[in-house]
Amino acid sequence: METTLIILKPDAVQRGLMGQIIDRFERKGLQVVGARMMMVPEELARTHYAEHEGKPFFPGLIRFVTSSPVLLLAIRGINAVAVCRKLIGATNGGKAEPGTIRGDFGLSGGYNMIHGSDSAESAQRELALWFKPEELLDYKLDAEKWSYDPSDHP
Ligand code: D4T
Repeated sequence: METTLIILKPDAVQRGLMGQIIDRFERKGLQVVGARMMMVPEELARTHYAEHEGKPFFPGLIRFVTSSPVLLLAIRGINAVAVCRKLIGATNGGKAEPGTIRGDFGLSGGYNMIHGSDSAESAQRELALWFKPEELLDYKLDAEKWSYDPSDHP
């Protein structure tokens, strides 16, 4: 089992897409193990996106993610990082495949609605950055036995 960090960015919250996006993860069979809304402090945004510091789009990205509330989600499942990235689609909504979240709901590269960790290592780093350990809940999802064949489990 893997847990990944998802952030519904200000455009997703303002456009009223939170429910439809969470639905995509739930109906896939993934488990929501953490959720919290917040205004993102600038320092936290800069730390999260540190790899992009110095790029031309960095100042606009920080302005955007700190402009209005976001919804943080921790999503768990087998290969959750890769499964979520696939559900999310390519960075630019105008180029993302139909059927993906960005492909179905957006047109923009900057205002791309959602962040998902891009590797297991990033997920661990980002979950620790955004959530307190006690906010990530360990609970049994009863429907899970119908989402996975027992032989799927590592
Ligand atoms: P995130 O990190 O938000 O899940 O998006 P991606 O993993 O799909 O894309 P990314 O890290 O390359 O970019 C991070 C963030 O910066 C915005 N961005 C990116 C932008 O405004 N202009 C650009 O040219 C790029 C490459 C969008 C997502």
